Amino acid sequence: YSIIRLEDYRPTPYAIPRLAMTFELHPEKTCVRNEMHIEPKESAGEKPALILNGEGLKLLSVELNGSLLLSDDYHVDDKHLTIPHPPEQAFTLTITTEINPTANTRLEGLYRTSNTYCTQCEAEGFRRITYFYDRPDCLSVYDVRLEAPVTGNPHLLSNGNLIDSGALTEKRDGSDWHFAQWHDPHPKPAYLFACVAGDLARIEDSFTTSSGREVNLHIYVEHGKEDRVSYAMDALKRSMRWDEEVYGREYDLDLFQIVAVSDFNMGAMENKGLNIFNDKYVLAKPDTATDTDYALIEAIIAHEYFHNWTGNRITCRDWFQLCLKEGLTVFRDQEFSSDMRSRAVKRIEDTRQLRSRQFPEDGGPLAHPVRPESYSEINNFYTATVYEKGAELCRMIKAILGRDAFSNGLDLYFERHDGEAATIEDFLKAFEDASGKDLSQFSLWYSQAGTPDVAVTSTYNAKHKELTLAVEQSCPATPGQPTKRAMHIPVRFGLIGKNGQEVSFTNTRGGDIDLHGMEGILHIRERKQSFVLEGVESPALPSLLRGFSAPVRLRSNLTDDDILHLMQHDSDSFNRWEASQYLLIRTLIRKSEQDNPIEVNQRDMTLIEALGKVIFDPQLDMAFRAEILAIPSETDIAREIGRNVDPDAIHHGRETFRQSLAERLQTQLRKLYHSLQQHGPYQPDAEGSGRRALRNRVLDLLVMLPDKSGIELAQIQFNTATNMTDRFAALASLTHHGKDAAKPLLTSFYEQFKDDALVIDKWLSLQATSPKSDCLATVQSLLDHPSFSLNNPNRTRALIGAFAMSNACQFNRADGKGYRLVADIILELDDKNPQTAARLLNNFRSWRVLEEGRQAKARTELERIATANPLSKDVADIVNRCLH
Ligand code: HT7
Ligand code: ZN
Repeated sequence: YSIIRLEDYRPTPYAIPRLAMTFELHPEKTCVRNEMHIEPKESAGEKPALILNGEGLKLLSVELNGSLLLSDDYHVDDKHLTIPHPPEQAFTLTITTEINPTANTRLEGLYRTSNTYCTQCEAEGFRRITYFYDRPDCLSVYDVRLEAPVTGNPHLLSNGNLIDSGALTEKRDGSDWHFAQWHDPHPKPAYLFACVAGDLARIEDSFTTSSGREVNLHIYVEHGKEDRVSYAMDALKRSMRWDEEVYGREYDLDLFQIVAVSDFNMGAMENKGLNIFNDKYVLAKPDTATDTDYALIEAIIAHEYFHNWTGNRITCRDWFQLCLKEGLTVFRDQEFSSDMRSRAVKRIEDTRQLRSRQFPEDGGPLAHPVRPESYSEINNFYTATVYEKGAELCRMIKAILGRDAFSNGLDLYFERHDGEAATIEDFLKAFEDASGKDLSQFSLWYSQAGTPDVAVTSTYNAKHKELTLAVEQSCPATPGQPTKRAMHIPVRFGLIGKNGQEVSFTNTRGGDIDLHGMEGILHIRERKQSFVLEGVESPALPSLLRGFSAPVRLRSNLTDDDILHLMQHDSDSFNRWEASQYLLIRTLIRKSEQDNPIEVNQRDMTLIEALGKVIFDPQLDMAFRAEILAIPSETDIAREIGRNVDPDAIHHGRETFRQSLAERLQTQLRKLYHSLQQHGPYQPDAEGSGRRALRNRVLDLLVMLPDKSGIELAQIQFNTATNMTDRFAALASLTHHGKDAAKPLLTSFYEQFKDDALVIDKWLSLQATSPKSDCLATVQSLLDHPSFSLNNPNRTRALIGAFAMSNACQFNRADGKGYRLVADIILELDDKNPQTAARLLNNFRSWRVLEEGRQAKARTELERIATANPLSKDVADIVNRCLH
């Protein structure tokens, strides 16, 4: 497969400022007429060939300025339509193609989902609808006419504003047809095109922008699901208001539409004025959705809405710049959620996510820079690195510049590049110009892959009242990048004294430090550097990397006792959590290495007591206490061990520690559990979800008690719960730890919710993540269950994705049967839906950190996939990178 390189970027020789498309919708034979107005960009000289992208299309005709072209005048291969000698002046090219939406199982281009026509064009789906410049730097104004039978398609939707609609005068195939004509005034790249046609329920609302314009808001869902839309609609209105208030960005059309569909490759898509969503991220009501679902809906609705400015008004010049829209938009949605909920807890959740998804990517065979320099399949670059690490880079720019200069920089970026396809250089230049700061060293974060290591040695000199922080940075080699240059790393810090109070410092020397009251930011720029803090009156511990101010691995010379002190006293709650995680992971690693992890020594007891102090502190936010009680996952522990990993030992060590924790704190835990009972109706807000999270984490410990009292509590909670969060948490605790108690409850849960696919996904995932050895057989039998289908990405991710991603000990079974099962599914799925198959394959990326026996089993499966024929470009790309 060919490799596309950033350095080879060239602008197109032609512009397509406008096009008019007509869709005659038919389940198997949709006819697409695409009339493009095309202009040569350079006026002088011989005109180059016009080469348009197109894949899987049946070409019906090509007309130039209204006259049919003969087949000698153009040529077509499986990826392009080429006109070798186009006219020298602007011309109209009309291409008519036929496509089969029903046969489209890839879910790219135009496809059918539950009898609805729907499109997905990012990244390269538009070329499966018609021939075009299917690349983000070709911006065009779209006029779209949709024609379809009235029956089955009462709604005909596209981007922009509805201009006209009505009945077609003549019947077609004996049926009444109608049409809708849409105009989108904002020039956009093809990946933002969308259309939808089908019989859906419409929920309406409206929003008045800050300048007083009324925007109609329409959310379309399957009939019967209308009662699950109110939260998404509310989240949309809050997002619109927030973008005006925080970024000064107003919505720019008269209509904003969201369509929820049940077959979708990812979470959602930001098509201009017509977002299309995986229905999982729209539909919620208390008895079917959990608090996590609500929070995700809020975040994803916001994310797609925010793309209207960061992605749509300013788009990417090429796909290498993907982080320009995705990193920035993730940063914006994280900030939105922080403003809607607890900022500290959101930061903890995002850091947890970055470490569990992005760090392994950055440390394995799939590592790539936030702005990659080459790819063979762009769909494989919608990664945690581009999205989440990309967001961290925006956060670091804000830390380096300060709030006001960051805001001015973004304003300048919007002012300069509105209506354009921009690059990372354009983005950084706007911040440099607005702040006067030099970001050239910082820009290495976009081109160097790998997670930097930062080692800090802290020494206090009582005589001079100075605290010295000696810092060393390094970055491991990653594929294609054996050596790295020193980066600009902003490390936010404070000092905590022996009495638990913050300690101040008056002056600094030796390096660039910004001071903000009792806090500072170290600007690390050298490989080795010493920062001296002056006027430190008493010995103090540095609380480093507050708020996870840079995506690095931090090591320091602080002892476990020092870290325990920070866990108890740090004024920065993020770092209190960080200290607890550090100590927990060290303990869990030790447990995984012990022959008898059940023994509780003094160190364990000290940690358990310290955890208890936080968990039972009524002054602290409940969501924060729940985060402290979220014991690091088996994958977190494996990542820290880093080599020769034995997932069974990790599992055993972790379970025994959880049991010790439950036994030692059981009296208080029981009391806390009962005190957190819900009074009043369910609310998916920060307070309610924090309380439920804490209570359910407590329950998850209580079920470990040998006397079975916790299991009884879980059974009662399952039977009496008034919302899905509590019902599902009880079922999860029982399924994972409750021996046989879960079986009848899993059956009754299925009976109650069998007609609700999104709830059944939870039921599938739960069984696929059981650590018990019969899990593999369960997953195998669920593949044949009537509620499962490999044709639906949500079902596939719920069963196979959850097994591979969240069941460390069963996916990584020593007998290799976990790998074999997932590899079989990947091979079966590859032909139907290569994007989803490739995503499943990502779960093999850390295979080299395992102990030898498991490595050999994983390699066998990877090699079996690599040699399969045929193999999609998507899967071939990932498997080859995993093996090399
Ligand atoms: N910009 C979108 C990314 C995307 C996508 C979405 C749905 C299906 C396939 C897709 N490929 C790429 C979603 C987002 O980040 O907002
Ligand atoms: Zn996005």
